[in-house]
This record gives sequence, C-alpha cells and structure tokens, in this order.
Amino acid sequence: MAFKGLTRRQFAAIAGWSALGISAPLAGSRRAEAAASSGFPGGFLWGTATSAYQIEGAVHKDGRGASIWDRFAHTPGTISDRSNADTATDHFHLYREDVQLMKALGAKAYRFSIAWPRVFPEGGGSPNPKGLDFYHRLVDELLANGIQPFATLYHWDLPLALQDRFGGWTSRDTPKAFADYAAHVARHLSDRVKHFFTINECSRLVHLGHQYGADAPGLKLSQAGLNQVRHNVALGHGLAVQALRAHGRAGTMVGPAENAVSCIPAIETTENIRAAEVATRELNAGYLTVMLEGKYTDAFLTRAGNDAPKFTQEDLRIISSPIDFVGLNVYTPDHYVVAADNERGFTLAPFPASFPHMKASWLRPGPEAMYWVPRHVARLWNVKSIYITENGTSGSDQPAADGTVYDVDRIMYLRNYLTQLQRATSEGVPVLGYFLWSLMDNFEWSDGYEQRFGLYRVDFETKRRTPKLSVSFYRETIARNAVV
Ligand code: PNW
Repeated sequence: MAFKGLTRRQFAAIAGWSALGISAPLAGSRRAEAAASSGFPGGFLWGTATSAYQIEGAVHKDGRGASIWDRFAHTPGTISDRSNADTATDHFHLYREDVQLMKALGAKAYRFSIAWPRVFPEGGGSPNPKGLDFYHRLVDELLANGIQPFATLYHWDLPLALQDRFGGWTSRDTPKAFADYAAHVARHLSDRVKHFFTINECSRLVHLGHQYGADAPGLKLSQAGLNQVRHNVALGHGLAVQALRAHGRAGTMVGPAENAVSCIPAIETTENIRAAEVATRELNAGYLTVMLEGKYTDAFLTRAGNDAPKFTQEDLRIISSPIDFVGLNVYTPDHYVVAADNERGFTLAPFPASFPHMKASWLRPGPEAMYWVPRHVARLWNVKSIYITENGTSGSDQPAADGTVYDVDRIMYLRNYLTQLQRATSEGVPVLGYFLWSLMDNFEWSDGYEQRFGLYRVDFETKRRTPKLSVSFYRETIARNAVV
C-alpha cells in the first residue's frame, strides 16, 4: 500500500494528525466520525465568567459607593489572608487586555457582573451619572472582539447603604430597590447586552451571608429570619425579571444563575435516579422550585412550620415570572440513594472522610453533576434553555522551574466535567453554553487570594497575567467543539 515503509509517526506527521495530538491508529475515519458525533452541538457557546467585586478594583473610582463586601473585607478576622478587593486584578483599568485574553481562548461569550454600588452609590435614589460608563466601555470592547456579553445584575455586592438603612435582604425594600436598578440597567445596556442573569447563587448568599456569617453581611439569623431572607431574595429575582422585561429592548432575555443543590444518584439505577430528582426539587424549594413552579413545596412549608416565610400569592406570581433560561453553577454535588423507610424518598450518602477534594476543601469533584443537574432541571420543569454559568476549580498553580504553571489538576477536573456535559448535550439536554470559572485568578471572597480559580495566573503585585497550561486545554476544546 501507498504508505508502506513509513513509520506510524511519519505517517501521522504527513497526515497532520500529530499536530493535533492524535495518534495514527486512532485517527481513521471511524474515529473521526465518532469524534464528530461525540462533540458538542453546533453553535454551542463557550465562555468564561467573573464577578465585579472579585476582579474590578477601583472601589473609589467614578463615584462608586461602598458595598457590604467592602466593609466585610475590611473587618478584621473575616478574610483568611487579611486581604480585600480594593484593587483585586485591576480589571477596571486592564479590561482591554483581559478581553484579549478571552479572544486568545477563542471564547465567544463572557459572563461578568455589574456592580450595583457603581450605578446607585446609595442603593437607590439618583443614579450615578458615571455609574455605567465602565460597562459601556467593556461591552463595546467585547462586541468589537466578537464576544457576546452576558451580564449578571447581582453578584453579592449589595450597596452598603441598603444594609444600613433597611437591613439589606432582611427587608422587602431591598428587592424593590433591586428592581429599580435592574430597570435602569435594562434601559441603558439592553441595546447591546441581550442576556441578563438576575442574582448569582441565591442559595450561597442566603446561607453563607445570613446563616453562617462567613460572607457579607456576616449575619447569623434565626431560622425564621433566614427563611424570610430567602423569600426576599427570590422576590428580588422575580421583580428584576419583570423590570428587565418592562424596560429592556425587544429580545432581552433573562434568567437566574443558581448554584442549585446538586443531587446525583450515587449509583445510576432507576430508583436512585428518581431519588436524586425528587431531592433536586425538594432541596431547591426556596430557589429554582419556587421560581419555576410558583409555589413552595408542601414539605418545605411543613418543615419550616412557624418559621415559614411570610408571603402573599402575589409574591409567588412575581417570583415565578416567566424566564428565558436557567443558569446553573456546577461544582460539588451531593450523592443520593433511595431509601424505602424514608417518606421523602431520598437519602443523602454523606461524604466519607476519604473522599478526594481539590485545593479548596469544599470542592469535592463530582463530574457527573454536569450531566445530572441540567438533566434534572430540564425534566422536572420542562426547561428548554440552560447555560452552565460557572464551573471550575482552584489549584496551587505555582510556576515550575521553566515558568509554566502545569495545572494538570484543573485540566483533569475540566476534562471530566466536560465529558459529562457532552454526555448531556448528546442526549438532547438543552444546554446552550458553558462559562468557565474563571478567566483569571481573583479575590475568592473569604479565602482572599489564597484560592486561585483562573485559567490565567495573576501576579497580584504586578497585576501581570500569564496563561496556565489549562489555557491550551480550553482553547483546544473550544476549537474542536469537543472534549480534548
Ligand atoms: C461560586 N459550593 O461560589 C461563586 O459564584 C463565585 O463567585 C466563586 O468565586 C466561585 O463559585 C468559586 O468559589 C461557590 O460549596 C462557592 O458548592 C461554593 C460552592 C459553590 C459555588
């Protein structure tokens, strides 16, 4: 045959496969077909995600007001490395360079958040005339580089004035102020921003901020107080959906970006799958369930008893205002099994002490979450459009002797989660895009700068960004539209 006498390596080199890292025996036409059919759907949207307080810095620039995170981070004992995000990555000044980092990945979408205290320094009242200037510049720069902007309205940086005046999310005045802010953003940005997320992770802001005191505003409320905060946050989501519809241009699309309690079957049997699905609905009762069903589940209200939130039927109607998509942040799942003697129909299989974790001890990898969570959401609530709004991991990310950060732990993590996402899309689960958390290392809340989640390493002294090895992994994945 024609290629007789060539070694496999020479053959592969001629065929151009070695440049792709494909070894010759696998590169036959059957393999190519398999790769094509196991890739992501055409038009799948690849992106990265960040949030305002974690990257922007410039906290006193152009009339920005203080947020609850400014005060929290400056309170001794709150941040493990005693840092704050006054300058962070200085993205406020370096955004052009950062858009080029996205472009170098081949990413076509970017999820960022708008800092409410830049826009309304006092939370409400008169908007700051310069409040949206930075976002106008950022959005224009993204569009000029072929990157679609996806804006989150609230990623936890509540204007401090609202906390001091009303008690923040403990009061129904905050959801109302949030709707006014959403309306203002819609009027000014929806000519160019088509996709908005309302609130990032209602669940974490409720629990870490108001139950455990580990996030701003650092409260430890009673069960009744906590249930009311959860309800007020959901109400804020619904009011913002309505404000975006009322004030946004035609074609404005909106949804939540929720870190759903991620329930996966410990073993993929029909019974356990059902248990995990029931658990998904029940354990997200105060978040996605009420948003998508317009009611709290009976079990949720029974368990809450006298501590149940106070609400009206009108509230439920607002909370369940129709949305265009569901955004899901996917990190650590919980494993469930069915239990015959348990009337709830599901039992949590707790993590044994030996379960592995990534650099952050809370991040226990469960790649299957990337298959099961969107699948549960699509099936339980007949959701037709889903975005994975966050997924990623921190790592130690120290440069090797040659200067490269060989973050093979992150690559392993991403490869496994994306393989499960590919499993989902190939079965028709309607996931339209994926935003990797995060573009670059940033201020990781109460972990300060000790947890690095970026594809690009940031030297926080010089603000210099350098690609980690995972940049190459993600770029290849995007280019092939398939897991590498
Ligand atoms: C998200 N969990 O938080 C946030 O949206 C980001 O701001 C944050 O930087 C990122 O994930 C990494 O932490 C989460 O325990 C924190 O499953 C904890 C969990 C999930 C998300």
